[in-house]
Amino acid sequence: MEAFETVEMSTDLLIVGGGMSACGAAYEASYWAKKNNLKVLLVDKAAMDRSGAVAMGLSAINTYIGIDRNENTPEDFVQYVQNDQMGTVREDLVYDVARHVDSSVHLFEKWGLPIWKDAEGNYQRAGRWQIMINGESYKVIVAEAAKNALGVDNIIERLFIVRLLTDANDPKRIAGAAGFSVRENKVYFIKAKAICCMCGGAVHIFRPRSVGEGLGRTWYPPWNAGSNYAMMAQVGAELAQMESRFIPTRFKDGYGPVGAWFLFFKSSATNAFDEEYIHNTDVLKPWAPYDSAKPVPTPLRNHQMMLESMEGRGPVFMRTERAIAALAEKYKDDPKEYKKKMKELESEAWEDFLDMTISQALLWAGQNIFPEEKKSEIMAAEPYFIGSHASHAGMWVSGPADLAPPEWNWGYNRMTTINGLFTAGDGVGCSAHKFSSGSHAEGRIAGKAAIKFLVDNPGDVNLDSSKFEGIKAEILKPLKTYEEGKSYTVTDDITPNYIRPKMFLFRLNKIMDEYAGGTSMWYTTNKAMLERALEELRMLYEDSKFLGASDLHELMRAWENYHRLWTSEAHVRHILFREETRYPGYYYRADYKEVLDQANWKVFTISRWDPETRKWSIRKEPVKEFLQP
Ligand code: SFD
Ligand code: AMP
Repeated sequence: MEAFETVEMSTDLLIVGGGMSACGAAYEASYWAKKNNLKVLLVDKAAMDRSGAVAMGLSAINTYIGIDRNENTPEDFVQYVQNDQMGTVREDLVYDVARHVDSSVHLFEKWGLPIWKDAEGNYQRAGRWQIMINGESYKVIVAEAAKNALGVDNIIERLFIVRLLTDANDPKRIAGAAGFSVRENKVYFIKAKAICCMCGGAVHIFRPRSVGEGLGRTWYPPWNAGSNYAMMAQVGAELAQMESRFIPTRFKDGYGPVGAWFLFFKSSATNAFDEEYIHNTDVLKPWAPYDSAKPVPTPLRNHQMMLESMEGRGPVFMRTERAIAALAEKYKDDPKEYKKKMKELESEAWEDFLDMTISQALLWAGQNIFPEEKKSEIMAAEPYFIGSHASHAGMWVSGPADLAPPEWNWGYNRMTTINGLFTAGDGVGCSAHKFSSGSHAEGRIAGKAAIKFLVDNPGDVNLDSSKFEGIKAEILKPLKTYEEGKSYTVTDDITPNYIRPKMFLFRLNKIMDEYAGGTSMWYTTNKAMLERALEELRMLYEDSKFLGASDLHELMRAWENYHRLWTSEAHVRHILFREETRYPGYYYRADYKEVLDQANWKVFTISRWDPETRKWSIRKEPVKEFLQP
């Protein structure tokens, strides 16, 4: 313990995280901070160049409205997102992203991101909202701009934040954060008058399909551990829509995305009997009016596909070979042109994965799959938590002053219910389909609002430094526990003296998978199962006191799993509270009738953990649809 230095720092704005939202926040906040003589500090648990979900790169930007080119309007986008999420998003937040997202994309291009162009020189559309990029270095490019804006002296990489701290005299006011370096023996206490907490989503809450030799291979990045939801909940900020888990349909085992195949290559997907699974529209009828939404909402598309497997008509295949053949068809009469086109399509097919999910390309190679010759299996993955894809879990935040109804605006855009605490991207609830570009834009919105908050509230905050030693001891406890217990066992992983993070993770995964509707249960649960989940999670909390870590890296793993535990509890509480299947294709409550209950559906579910009473409460908030035609 003595070997760990205590580092105390102070800043005006602290940005926690270095992903898409945080880079957006850093870029925008730096600009406004300079004008107002304020200090911005960014800390990331990894290295910004490759941290977060975009680490491997991306092959498409999924949110580009095309306002300047008269392609779509923000209203169109709101309608699309509202339909896709079956009527439960906040239109003020979605609209706000839509009106700003194109400018983030234009910045990416200016900073050097290659965006595909069509014959007229316009961005190459993959679908109505998506554009194609050469995105292997996407994150490096976006991080470089953020780093230039901040200046290297205002960035600390490889600093894992364990918890946020509120003001000593005001529990509703954010005042700082505590964490440790994953490379040096240092524990940090950072006083901050405002914080942008932008730590992405949560992976490995549920047991993944890839276990054993494939463990760690997930769709969303394995290092997004629910820090956003856990840390903000722990200081009493309200969570919203934590029942909205995300199940991505992916190329089986390598998790290669399907969007480009469906939209750009116009591929079909068929079951074991060569029938297109999306033709099974009868199964959507109970979910009216969303059964007739165009496009079919993502959860309902999943529902159609899951039924194929659940009812014995699997596996389901992406017909890559048919899609490529159809696209090359018109060149058939000219052998030279045909060969050229086939080569082009083949390289686009591989690039889609090489830009974004390299493991899928490796799997294709390993399984002798030539996409122009052979179909590939697709499968619904394990559940994840994110606020930026086709799901909308996150925090309940204040909306833009000009759009949000008064009760949804408490002064500062994207501020949580804790004063001075802002979030964006995967952290903002009720606002889906932001993706990489929208998360960056939302980060910029939040960063600017945080500086406005600082200008309006110049007073200092107070951290109770008498608590620092206790917090430091708590943060480092897993190292101590391991050190004291390790000599009493011959098997490092199995001992009554401590629980290693990996074992803790396995236990959490098992509880969530078996009781809270994971893949082994085909996403199905009920009241009694969820109550068992809560009971088991409670015992895991007790055992979290015995987490043991052999080095700094494992210390990070220990705290990541603690954050996962909090995220899990929030999710279980939300799906227990919702007395319905919401959303089919994401999870099923077997104890309620399979039907959309019109009278009770259109509400947001908002929960809060009270730091004083240490109890959870949940409430409903009616959805307001004011922007749709
Ligand atoms: O095809 C701490 N995403 C896609 N977006 C697109 O625009 N197009 C696509 O093609 C996309 N696809 C896709 C996507 C993601 C992945 C993994 C794949 C494919 C395989 C989604 C976007 O990536 C996503 O919307 C944004 O990245 C979300 O941004 P943000 O900022 O909310 O999260 P982040 O970028 O993951 O960053 C998180 C940061 O937090 C840090 N961090 N730092 C300190 N202390 C802690 N305790 C911390 N915990 C986390 C992380 O290091 C990171 O910097 S497709 O599938 O749709
Ligand atoms: P994915 O690769 O599944 O993450 O999808 C990338 C983008 O394409 C996202 O904007 C999805 O919502 C969209 N998308 C994927 N599949 C379909 C589909 N079958 N119909 C309409 N949109 C889709």
